[in-house]
Amino acid sequence: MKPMTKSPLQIARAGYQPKLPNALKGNVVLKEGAATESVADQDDIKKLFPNTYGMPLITFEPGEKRNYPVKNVGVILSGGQAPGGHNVICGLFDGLKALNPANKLYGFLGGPSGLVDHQYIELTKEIVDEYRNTGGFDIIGSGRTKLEEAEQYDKGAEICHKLDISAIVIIGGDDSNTNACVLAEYYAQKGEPIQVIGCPKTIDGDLKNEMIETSFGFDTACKVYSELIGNIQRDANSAKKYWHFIRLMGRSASHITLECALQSQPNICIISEEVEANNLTLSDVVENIVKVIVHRADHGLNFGTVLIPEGLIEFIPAMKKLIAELNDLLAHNDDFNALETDDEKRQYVKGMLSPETAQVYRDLPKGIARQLTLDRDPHGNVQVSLIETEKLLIEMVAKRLAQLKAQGVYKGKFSSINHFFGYEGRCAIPSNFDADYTYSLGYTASVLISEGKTGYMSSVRNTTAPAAEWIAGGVPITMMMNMERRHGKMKPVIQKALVRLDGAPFKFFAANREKWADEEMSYIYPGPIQYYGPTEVCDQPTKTLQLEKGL
Ligand code: FBP
Repeated sequence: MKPMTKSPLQIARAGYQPKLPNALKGNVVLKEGAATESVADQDDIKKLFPNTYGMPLITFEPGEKRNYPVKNVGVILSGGQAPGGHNVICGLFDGLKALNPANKLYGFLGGPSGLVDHQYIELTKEIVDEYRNTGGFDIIGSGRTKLEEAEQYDKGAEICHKLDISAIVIIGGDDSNTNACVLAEYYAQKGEPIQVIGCPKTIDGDLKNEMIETSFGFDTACKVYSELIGNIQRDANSAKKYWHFIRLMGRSASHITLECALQSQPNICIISEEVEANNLTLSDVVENIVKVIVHRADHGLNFGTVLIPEGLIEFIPAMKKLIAELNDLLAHNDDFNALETDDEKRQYVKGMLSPETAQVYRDLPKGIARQLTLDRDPHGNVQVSLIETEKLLIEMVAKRLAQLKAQGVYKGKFSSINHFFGYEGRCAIPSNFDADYTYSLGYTASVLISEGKTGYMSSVRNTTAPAAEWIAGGVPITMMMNMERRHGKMKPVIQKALVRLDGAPFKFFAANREKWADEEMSYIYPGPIQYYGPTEVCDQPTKTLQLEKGL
């Protein structure tokens, strides 16, 4: 492999030794807790997962030296990039080698399709060392192929037999881990000696529960976006002439937007889950923004920041209905795909929608309406990262302010700038928290594998304490599942964690937002991620985690 050219920071980070929980530093013993139940729909989930349902929680503690059998393991990166993915692989590699130096690690290339299409490399020490503490998923690549057909599972088993692989680690979000669990159950039912272990990844932060405190990558991504928001706020406060509308990634849940608000204290922040709970229309959302802009203008403050979650559009009931109808209408629609111009496509869609949704579609600016009809993702869903909600809101807010100006209610000046932060944070050099957390998750996965476990997700808890006190173990994936309607059918899936309006992070935000809207000096400027220096500067977990833990 050709060595990469590295920056001084990259060279320094290559030498960083991630912190591990004390329990993983030497010999390990496995402790089993009580049997588990799924979060809901217990009877259905139990029936679907007879081999992997009800397994106990697992924690690791310091123990006596043991001899573990040799294992060949395969690893897959699934879905969107998240800082720390490389360190999961490094932790997994180091753990496997520590438990038995004859263990081998293979990486399936380009995501889950690598398993099905038999694309792989052996991950040697030389390769792994090049990627320690780096961002990105480029060590083996990632992809969004869904593993959900028996044929795919059988192809996977075929390559495992060929390479003598007896365990697969799937590093992914809620959907990928759901598929990991189905795969574990399938192999168990067929008597295939292949274990499957999941790892909680996604910058979106929506794969979390009682046992999984946070998904990896959320910490780094939010710190990168908050730095940028802070910089923009300092600029806004210096020039005092622009309103910045900033859309933040997070396909569904608003965790990223909320965390960034907690870190930077913007003037306005929209939380999709609250919009849905209050049954707000797009005009209501616009009216709420306008109120703050008018109020600030009355005090001579014609500038500010607005944070907008990427998924907002799907949480507005009327838009949700429109998107659902479009998803059905456009799935494999050759007639639509054959149309050449945007105008033809627009006319076609208008003619096919129900009268109520056709009106919503008609009222949208043409550009946004077009974005709603673009290609779907492999799950058939609209790709919200391509919908410029921030521009939609700017257009609507400007229109409303012009009306208020004409009525003499608004006397300010509205100049706006739009931003979208998503890809900027997904491959950042992992923060110390993510570097340590991911290394520990990978290391934990190696122990779960050596102990012969399957259908578990690697879990590292107590993450607001110093890393030495973190609790490592495994959680049965079935424990996180419930039944949900997907494409017209009831399916077992990991329950997605949306922002809880009764949770401490949202409550803190709600208690402070009026102050942040009004005051000139509420902004926080978090600055860039620090890797070296005092622990209060370098090792802090997210505000979300701290508030959830009552800190
Ligand atoms: P995962 O759920 O796979 O981690 O990806 C999340 C995400 O980063 C979303 O925030 C965003 O909407 C989406 O990926 C973008 O997808 P793509 O990488 O395909 O552009």
